[in-house]
Amino acid sequence: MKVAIYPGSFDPITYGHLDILQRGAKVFDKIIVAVLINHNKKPLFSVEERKELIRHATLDLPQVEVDSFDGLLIDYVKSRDVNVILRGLRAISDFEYELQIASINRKLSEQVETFFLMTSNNHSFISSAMVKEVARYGADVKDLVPPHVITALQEKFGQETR
Ligand code: COD
Repeated sequence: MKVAIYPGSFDPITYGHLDILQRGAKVFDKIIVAVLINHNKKPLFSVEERKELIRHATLDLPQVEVDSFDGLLIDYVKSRDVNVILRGLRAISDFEYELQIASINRKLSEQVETFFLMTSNNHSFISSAMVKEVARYGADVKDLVPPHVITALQEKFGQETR
């Protein structure tokens, strides 16, 4: 069985993340989406909220399991007995960061490979940070995130998005 771990902040999940998951599901039998419990950053959504938003967004993808992790990614990957990390690549700007993460993880364990999928053109500009920025001011994010994420954003920002 081919299993991959797709780690990230997912604060919140976007159509960009979903694109990687949908395409990854054609390659892997199972994908574990692993939400980072980041103690240094103050995310907009709690870990449980992020996990629930991902679960709802992936109801049509039975191969997807949603989990969270604390500490080093490589330790989590090993604890799940998996040896592939799935990551998405948007642009050249992502490449340097992704290369760094992949290289560190390779240094920590030679058994674990990072598998990259290029984003679809129409999702290449989407990031969770941009979604939050735009939604905060009540602008339209319907092409960027699923409807239930829009509702969650509206609840957080206490307003209707246009
Ligand atoms: N199109 C395609 N892919 C996308 C898009 C899009 N529009 N948006 C995001 N993605 C991809 C990203 O490139 C990434 O591969 C993935 O989706 C998740 O993205 P984010 O932004 O939600 O998550 P990140 O990049 O903040 O996640 C970073 C980690 C949590 C993986 C990293 O910080 C980590 O592993 N931390 C644990 C500590 C550790 O092990 N450190 C050592 C290695 S850095």
